[in-house]
Amino acid sequence: MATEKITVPDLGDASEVEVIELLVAVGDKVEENDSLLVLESDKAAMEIPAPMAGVVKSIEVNLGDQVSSGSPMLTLEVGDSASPAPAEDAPAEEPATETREAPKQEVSEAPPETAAGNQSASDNASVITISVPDLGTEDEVEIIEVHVAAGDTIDVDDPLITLESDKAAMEVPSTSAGTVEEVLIAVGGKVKTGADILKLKTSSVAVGQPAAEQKQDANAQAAAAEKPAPTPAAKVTPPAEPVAAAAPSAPTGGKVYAGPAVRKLARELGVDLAQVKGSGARSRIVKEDVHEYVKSRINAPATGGLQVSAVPDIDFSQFGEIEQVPRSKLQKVTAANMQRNWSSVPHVAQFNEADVTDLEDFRAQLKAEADKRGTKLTPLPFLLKAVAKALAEYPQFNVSLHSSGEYVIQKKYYHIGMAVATPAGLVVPVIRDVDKKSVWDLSTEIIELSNKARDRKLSLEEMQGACFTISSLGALGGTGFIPIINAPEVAILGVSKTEIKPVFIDGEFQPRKILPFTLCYDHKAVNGLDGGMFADYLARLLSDIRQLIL
Ligand code: CAO
Repeated sequence: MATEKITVPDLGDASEVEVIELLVAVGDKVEENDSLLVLESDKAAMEIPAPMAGVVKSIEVNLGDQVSSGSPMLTLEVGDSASPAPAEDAPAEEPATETREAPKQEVSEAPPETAAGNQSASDNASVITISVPDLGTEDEVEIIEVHVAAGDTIDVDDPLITLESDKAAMEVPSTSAGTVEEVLIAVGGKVKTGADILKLKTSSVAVGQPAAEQKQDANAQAAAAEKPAPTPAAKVTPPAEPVAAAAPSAPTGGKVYAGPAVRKLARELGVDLAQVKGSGARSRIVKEDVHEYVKSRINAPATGGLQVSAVPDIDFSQFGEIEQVPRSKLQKVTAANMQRNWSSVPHVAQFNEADVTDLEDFRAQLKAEADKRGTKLTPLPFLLKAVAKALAEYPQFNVSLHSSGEYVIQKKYYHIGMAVATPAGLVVPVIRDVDKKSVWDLSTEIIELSNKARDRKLSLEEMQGACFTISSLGALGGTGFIPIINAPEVAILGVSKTEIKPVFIDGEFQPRKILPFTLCYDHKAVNGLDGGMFADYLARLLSDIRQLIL
């Protein structure tokens, strides 16, 4: 097997672009042209396709990385037929590693040259023709959305149409404000650079504003001929800003932000993307969001005519001083996921407590050893071990539901996520094979992963594959809380603060260390009796940790 290093294609004018979506994971098999990842500049979002079929061996980039032309992205293991013949002096059996640039994208980024035949601004009312800007390709691209109709009044930068190639969706904004006289294209049509889009009656033309090309009509040209001046370069606005939804032909005015593959899927499923909440970076809609939306619509209960109204945006400045504070990407993605999980998963919260007096004594005895090892032993590694054992005992918790509702996916491994609060927001690194690791190993891994989480150094792999999540707020106090299940997992454990409480034992009250916890489970996957038994078993394991080694 040979390997191919896949690098970022020539990005043209853009020096650096951000990795905003990873569409594959290590071990995935990809076909030629399957999308690998999505890059985004301030002008365009681009899906990068595989130049060949193969298996993803390693991924060299993380979400949020800035990359430039030629940067390594990932390594593909390719079949012998796909790999070039080894050099003559190389041993034939030695695997060859080639570097291959991913196919070049067809997204142009604000080319600086002036479009020929453009006219200057005119103070007089005139009719101009707005045309497709330089697309950076000779190929035709499809018009997938038309956002305006004859008679519409539009402003500079309002989206006119959305174009879609195999690799990118691009929005063409207006150069000028005015009234649309005539739309010259239609959804489904194909256009090239320079094709006429519409005629616009305008009294002013924005100078210095990058936009779609504009030509003055013959009668208007005469009036403007006195003062010819270069018209600014064309601009293709990619879906970095939300673009209008994929309505068949009527302008929707709604805004969405999605790549070509997602738009195609939405068209196939008849989904109006304006209705879909994006969970990706910058609220970008990803395929899972479309599937989730379809599922939620299918499962939506009859409302009996009652509509849930949106929470209104209120001008709070009328009540006192305010400040608008932007939310981080992570906070927005978390919010979207929380909303989805809260509204699509019927949660049951099972409250319980464990007498951890013996566990805490044992932990205290291990303090010197922990210091010697240069680590800190908190209750969390014991909780991880206990949860892994409870998952083995009650495998109905170690599942995910298939979206069809026809079956569950039973997991035979025990990877557990732990919620980590970071200044940028909440992240959930995953500790793999908890059942096979010692309490010391787990303790080291907890520290390593939570440090990485706070430094924003976690790889995608380190955040994937959990069967179950523990959210431990114990250190902060509180007697109990209801955590939200991290779907498609079907259960989560919320851990609160250990307190000394009087417990009636052998005819007297004794001071015992009591750890309160909440097991939340998805009632679609787990029934109430099992929930009670799982929580009870967990409490017994934590109360008598000798059980953990049995
Ligand atoms: N009761 C009492 N004390 C507890 C406790 C509990 N249940 N759990 C931990 N502690 C103690 C620890 O022993 C430690 O004490 P010392 O400093 O004296 O040793 C102290 O609290 C701090 O622990 P920690 O937070 O550093 O370590 P941890 O292993 O308990 O947790 C981590 C690690 C990463 C999970 C945690 O730091 C964190 O980020 N928790 C927040 C999780 C969160 O935000 N959840 C909400 C998600 S929304 O659903």
